[in-house]
Amino acid sequence: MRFDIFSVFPSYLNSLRLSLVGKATEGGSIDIQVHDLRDWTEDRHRTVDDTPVGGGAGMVMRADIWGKALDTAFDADLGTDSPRRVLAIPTPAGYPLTQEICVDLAERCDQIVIACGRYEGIDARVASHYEKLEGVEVFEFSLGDYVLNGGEVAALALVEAVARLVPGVIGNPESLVEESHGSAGLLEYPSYTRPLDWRGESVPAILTSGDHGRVARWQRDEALRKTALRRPDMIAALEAADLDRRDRAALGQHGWYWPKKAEIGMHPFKPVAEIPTNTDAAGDYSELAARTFPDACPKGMSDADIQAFIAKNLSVEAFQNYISSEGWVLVGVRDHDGCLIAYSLCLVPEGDGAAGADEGAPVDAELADGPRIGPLVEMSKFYLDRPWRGSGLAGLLMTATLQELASATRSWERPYVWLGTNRGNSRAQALYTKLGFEPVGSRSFLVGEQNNEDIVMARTLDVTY
Ligand code: 6GU
Repeated sequence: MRFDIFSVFPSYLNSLRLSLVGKATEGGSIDIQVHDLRDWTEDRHRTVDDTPVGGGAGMVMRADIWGKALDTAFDADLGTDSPRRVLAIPTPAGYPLTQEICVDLAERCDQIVIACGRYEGIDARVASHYEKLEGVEVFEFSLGDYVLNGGEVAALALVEAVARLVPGVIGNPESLVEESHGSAGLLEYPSYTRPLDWRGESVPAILTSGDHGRVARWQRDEALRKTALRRPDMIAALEAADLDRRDRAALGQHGWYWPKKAEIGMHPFKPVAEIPTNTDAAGDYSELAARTFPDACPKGMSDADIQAFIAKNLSVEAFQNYISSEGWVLVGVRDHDGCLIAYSLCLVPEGDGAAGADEGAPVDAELADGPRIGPLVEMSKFYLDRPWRGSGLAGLLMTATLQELASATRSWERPYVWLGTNRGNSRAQALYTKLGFEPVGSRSFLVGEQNNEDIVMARTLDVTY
């Protein structure tokens, strides 16, 4: 791989003689030629720039000088039949430089010519002229969203990023596999070395456990956590079908979810919780509620009974009432298209919580941390749409619901929320247990003709699980 770098500050590039890149030059796997652009000027002042045509601030570098200089590089014989040459022009207005592009350049390029501009940049005809040249590709690139005084630092960055990927330059190609912006699409996990204790900080114990499986999992969790925090754009680009159960749990902690069965081309996203205040949303809620309600009904319940319940309690009018009247707390979760995918509905009794237990609250047993005083909130509905069951989204809906209930019961002494779940629905009971509920009793109720048995579960309103 040959690099030709043109600059008005050629000594800026002396550092390329150092380190790995310098060694690779000596070893012959890469060849770096640095040129002084002023060598192609003809006037006494060695002028490379002029004022911008059409006005404006600063100076623009002349196409004629650049043309003479760059022609010499593109005329160079590389010893191959049809060499692939790239003219790389650093500019804050360029395409973002990525690892993927560097890999491509390292694998497929014979020569990279870098034209370092200064001032307000290079006359635009330089790029368009060389674009038309057979066997030359023009790549205007940027290092990031900030402005440097000239392209030299960017040239150093490009050479270093590409050269280390040229076969024979790096001693241990394995180290290229796990790094940030590698094939996993994640930032790299943190690494540690001895001493194991330093200024009161110790290396995470799991890394010294010798359990390679657990170490690998910890490293992946850390990579996911770091990436979710620093580069949400990289999480949004992950292929959901490639992520496993543990990835799902790790990303759920940071608000990223996807349906249980991820189709190809699906990506994690951040569902948004809402407290609807406009009754226009009632239609969305009624539709989701009617669709999901039958899934949680006991086996023996008749279709007619189910339909009667839906018509009475889950109609558009019913949800208009839940949205507009005090006492009901309705929480929804929408996907990236604004589609409602989960909801909960709670009934908060009136009063300040100082009075005795509310009428009809079936919690008779004591909770693990002692007897409760004051009224209780009933969680009447808690439903995820089918594709979302087992996705972890219940955690998001529960957190949003408990937060809203906590603010609705701020004056209460020890607010609790309870819910009834069908005795046969062990899946639901396992889920509520995971979400901090414990069984506290049971209740019987009639649906139509049929008597039903519910397990009653409860939990406090501190959102600390
Ligand atoms: Cl490639 N050039 C200049 N001048 N400024 C930059 C840049 C490049 N990338 C970010 N800022």
